[in-house]
Amino acid sequence: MWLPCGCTSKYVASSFARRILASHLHVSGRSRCNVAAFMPEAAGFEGVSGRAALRELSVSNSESFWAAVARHRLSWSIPFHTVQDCDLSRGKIKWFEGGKLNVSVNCLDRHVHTCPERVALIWERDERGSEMKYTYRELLEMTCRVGNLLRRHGVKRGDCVTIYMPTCPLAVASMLACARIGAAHNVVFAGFSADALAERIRDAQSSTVITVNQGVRGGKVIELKKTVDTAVESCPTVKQVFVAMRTDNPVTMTARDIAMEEVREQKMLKEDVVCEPAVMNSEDVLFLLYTSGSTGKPKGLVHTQAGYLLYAALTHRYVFSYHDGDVFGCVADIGWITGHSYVVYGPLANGATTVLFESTPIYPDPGRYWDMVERLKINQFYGAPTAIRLLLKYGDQWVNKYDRSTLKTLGSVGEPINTEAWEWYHRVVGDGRCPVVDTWWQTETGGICIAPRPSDPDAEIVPGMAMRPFFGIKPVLIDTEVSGELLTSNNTSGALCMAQPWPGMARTIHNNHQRFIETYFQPYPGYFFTGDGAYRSEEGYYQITGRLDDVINVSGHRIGTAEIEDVVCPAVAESAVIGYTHSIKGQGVYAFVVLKKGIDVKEADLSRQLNGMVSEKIAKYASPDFIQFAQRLPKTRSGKIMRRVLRKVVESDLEGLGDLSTLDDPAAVQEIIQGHEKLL
Ligand code: 6R9
Repeated sequence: MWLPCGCTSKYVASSFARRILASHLHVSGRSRCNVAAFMPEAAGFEGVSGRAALRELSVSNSESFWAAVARHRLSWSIPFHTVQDCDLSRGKIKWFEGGKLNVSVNCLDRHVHTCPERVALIWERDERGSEMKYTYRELLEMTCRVGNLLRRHGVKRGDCVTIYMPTCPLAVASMLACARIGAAHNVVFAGFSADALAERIRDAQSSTVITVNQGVRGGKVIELKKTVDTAVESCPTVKQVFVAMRTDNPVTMTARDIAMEEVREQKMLKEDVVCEPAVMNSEDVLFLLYTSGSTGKPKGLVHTQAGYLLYAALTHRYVFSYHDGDVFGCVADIGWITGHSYVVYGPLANGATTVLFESTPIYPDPGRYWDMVERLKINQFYGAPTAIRLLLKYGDQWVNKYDRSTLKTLGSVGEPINTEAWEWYHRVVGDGRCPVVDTWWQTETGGICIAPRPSDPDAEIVPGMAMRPFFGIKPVLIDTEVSGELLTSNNTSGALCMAQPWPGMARTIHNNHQRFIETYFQPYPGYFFTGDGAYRSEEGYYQITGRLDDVINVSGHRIGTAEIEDVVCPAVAESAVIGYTHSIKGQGVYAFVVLKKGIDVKEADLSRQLNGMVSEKIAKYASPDFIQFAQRLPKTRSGKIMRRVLRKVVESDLEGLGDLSTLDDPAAVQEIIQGHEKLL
């Protein structure tokens, strides 16, 4: 058991863990470094000569490594008997079987035992300067109250509760309350439209939804309850909707709505403050989280209890050099995996003070983040390149106004960070003294897999490179042309895959294990395929080169081009959506559409209509920046749209159009080029 506040535990480096380790490890007699001082979880690895050797060992002897870490870092009701049982070729991933635990106990109760008055959450509300703090004791009480409320209304172990809320304490308490009573949660980003929400509720078969009357973001009121009302119209499974109050404005309540009364200041519910935690198996579902793929509908990735929590906690501790007492400021929304792992589960498992950021980087002005850093005394700041690029354009004065001396580490996530943004983040925001950790990972991986400083706090950092695999992670590059050929040399690029399982990886796609296997394990048998390409430098460092599939990344949000095409499809004969380089968003959406024959409509009107359809069916950020009308799209003779050609046209790289010999009608390309030039 790992305890904050400097307390030691009788379980630390138990003789059992030592025995296991000793029997597996080759103990080097060379210069001994105090590995245990750096990583107490690895106390049994004492003989290992240095951090690099410890990392090597975490891969070559991953079972021993993860067994030791899991015993040390998590509180178990019943210890596990099997460290892992995985077969990547079948998409079978199981960790810590036999073990029983409760995630909310790990995130709350054990800290309440030792330091109840430590601040768990600082809610940086949209209204600047009105932050609210919640101690571990208060968060546990709130979680228990919500847990009791849910139980009283029939939510059972194994049910799935959909949470459609802004980033706020009650949302965190709702997630943890689900974990407490053994229900799975399905958090849906509160920027998603009613249709997108409905699709996720239906797929998850949720009968319970939790929301707020209204959200507030960037000074604007967002009608979240109304969106839920519209969504549940097409969700016959939904029996009850819990409604908390974020603003003072009443909303219309229907027969299925239940007011979370007296949730004033998101603190006071009528329920009892004690809620018996369910004893969960390591591999029971903790949550579903929907994300976009290259084809079909969004997929509900499934994460389970012990492995996910362990991985989130360990990466949070070591990638960011988090230390007891630090204030951790991850500005992601809880609706994304970054919010799950580095706003909620990782920090809380480590007993950290974690910030819930409800606003936007430029509200009420572009100094918002740095004002918050000064006010809340943030030690680690974790954000997205898209926001950094935006703020960079407003100039240094918005940063320099505020005291950022508390900052120790700066993190970046969600998309590649270009050199200019990296430099600015490092030089201006971090005053040239804070390491910038560019962290690569995915909804599927549960936590950070590649980052500059997983182990050595003094290691060299190269701008714009995620660089080094985390403990227990074994990345490989595979030739995309000759399927399955492993690229063993350095200074090479290929499909980024993982050669062995780790505890944080997703276990399946909800209700569709076949799709899970086909997407991640069949492209390169024996490996987990990430969907990303990467370059491995001469020194062996990894740099992510971007998606290899039809997924684009708009302001750090993943979206499948096929999802957008599906939405515009009824209004047009044909469409092809691609991503293009955008100076702030990273990628923007560019749609080519072919009108239905005989339809007389002004292009500007149809553009507006199509944009509206995408906002309504998916979310605003997915709406195209450019819509180019065309007579036809370039296709192969077998009828496949040549997206490669469209991408080159949009990037104005006509030299790079490449081999057009498989085109059905080369004249189509000329038309597309002319249309593109007209649009600019
Ligand atoms: C955590 C998260 C995952 C996709 C991923 C990749 C891109 C994430 C990145 C990065 C370059 C980084 N991505 N981090 N690309 N450098 N540091 O963002 O999860 O929403 O599932 O997106 O984002 O393409 O495959 P998710």
